[in-house]
Amino acid sequence: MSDIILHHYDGSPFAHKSRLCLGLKGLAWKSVKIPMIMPKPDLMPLTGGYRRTPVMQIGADIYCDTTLIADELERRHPEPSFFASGGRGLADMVAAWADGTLFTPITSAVFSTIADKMPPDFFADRAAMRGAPPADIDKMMKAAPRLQAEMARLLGNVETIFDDGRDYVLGDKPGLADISLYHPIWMATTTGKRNAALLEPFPVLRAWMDRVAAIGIGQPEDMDAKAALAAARDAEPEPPRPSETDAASPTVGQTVSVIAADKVPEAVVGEVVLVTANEVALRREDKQVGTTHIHFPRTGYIIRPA
Ligand SMILES: N[C@@H](CCC(=O)N[C@@H](CS)C(=O)NCC(=O)O)C(=O)O
Repeated sequence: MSDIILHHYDGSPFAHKSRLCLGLKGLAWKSVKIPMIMPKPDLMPLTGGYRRTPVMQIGADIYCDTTLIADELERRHPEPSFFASGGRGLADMVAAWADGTLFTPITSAVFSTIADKMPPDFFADRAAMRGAPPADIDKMMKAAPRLQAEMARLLGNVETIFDDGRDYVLGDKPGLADISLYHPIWMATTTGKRNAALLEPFPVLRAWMDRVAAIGIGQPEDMDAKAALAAARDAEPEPPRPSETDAASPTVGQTVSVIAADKVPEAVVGEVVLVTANEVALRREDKQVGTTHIHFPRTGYIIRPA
């Protein structure tokens, strides 16, 4: 079987979510480091334009978005399950809340102390990604006390999950809900003493974080980006599983564009080769890597005829 390749960068919280997913499954994987900002010339031939971090590659199959990466890992490696405590429904709800409602204010709070140390093009890149004006760094740094208080308020609420003595978010076993809730908070631990200090008032939360960190990230081994391109070029995409279409889904054979619903404007265009309740995959031809199947979750993405 082809290697699991993760395209990512160290500081990315969403990448850390997928690294911990690989860790919970106890997997060995290849690690390709990608730039934090555009351009990403060794990623685009694989993804057809999807620029976000992380991306998982298995041969000529490309998996976009941490939700789908988790689904695919669960499908290929069911044990230990991401859903050993609680079901998928609750884990999805925790992830959606953590990836949005929690992630955005934590990002603001964390950047409010380190914005002046970020690479100069970082904020312009993120503004371009969202079609928004670049963040005002001075304003962000002046707002640090308010932003950090807001983060503390949210962390206080999160800590109450463990009031009944449970070890993990949905019960006594770690799972995707833990990993999803952990990754935005992890950002505070990797971005300087002032941010790490924000966790000090929350010992119960920190004890849970230690348990989640102990899951580890599996066994990564560095891989050159060009070797990942060659791996895609030398492989055929796996034969798609039988599709399960519904009234809201595209049909197999249709050419569609897939775009993230959260205003990131890049669209990936290709022919639908697989559609299920939670996934759509497109076939794309590329000069450098030949045929790839690019997989997306359906939730959170807009699929339109192209
Ligand atoms: N819904 C996506 C969000 C991923 C995301 O926003 N990742 C950030 C990095 S933490 C990103 O892509 N930033 C822009 C980039 O890396 O180019 C997922 O779950 O994978």
